[in-house]
Amino acid sequence: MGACGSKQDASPKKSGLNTGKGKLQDSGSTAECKVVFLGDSAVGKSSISQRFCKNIFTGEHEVTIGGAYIQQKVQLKNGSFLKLHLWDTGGEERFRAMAPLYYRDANAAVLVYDVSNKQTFDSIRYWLNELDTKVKQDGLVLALAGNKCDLPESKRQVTLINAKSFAENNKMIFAETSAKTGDGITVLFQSLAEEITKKVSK
Ligand SMILES: Nc1nc2c(ncn2[C@@H]2O[C@H](COP(=O)(O)OP(=O)(O)O)[C@@H](O)[C@H]2O)c(=O)[nH]1
Ligand SMILES: [Mg+2]
Repeated sequence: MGACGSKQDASPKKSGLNTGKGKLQDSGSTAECKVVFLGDSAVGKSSISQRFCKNIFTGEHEVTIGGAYIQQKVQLKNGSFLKLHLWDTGGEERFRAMAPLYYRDANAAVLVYDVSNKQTFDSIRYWLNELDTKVKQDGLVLALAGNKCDLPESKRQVTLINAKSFAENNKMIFAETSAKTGDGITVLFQSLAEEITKKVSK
């Protein structure tokens, strides 16, 4: 596996992850953390993590069964690095029961919706509810990603302003993204990495 390899249904070495007590694991000089993706099927969760880690967009929708794991380093403003362990999940109904296994020891969750599909935005409330206890107990960092922002305005069902105020009300980092063009992706993970670092170093 390369610096940003991926494998299906595998977990990173336990020792390489945080302990679930809010501290980042420090392996040598690089701190590491776990980030989970949540959201309905086909909103672009897998495409976002592929764009971020490999800078590619295939345009295909392969149903992610269970979960896939991938990692990428982010350089922080202070010059140090944070390695993100990204857990891409399937959004299908039967996955929902399994979701707690994925976010149990996570430092952050990226909730993804599709700007051209209102229903996927409405589902964000469901995921926030699911995460409520975890957010309160462990200070989980939350981000909201409005994906497919490359689509023409005529297809848009969720306005930028609505999503932005929703994110503010729920203390979430927010970005509209396009896994297709790459828009917003770096910004999203950069803010996420800074916020995770800030939160755990408090
Ligand atoms: N136009 C556009 N299509 C996208 C974007 N991201 C994903 N897609 C398409 O949406 C479909 C579902 O993407 P996928 O990443 O498999 O969604 P997932 O089920 O949430 O992992 C695929 O056909 C992708 O090519 C995007 O930013 N823009
Ligand atoms: Mg997927």
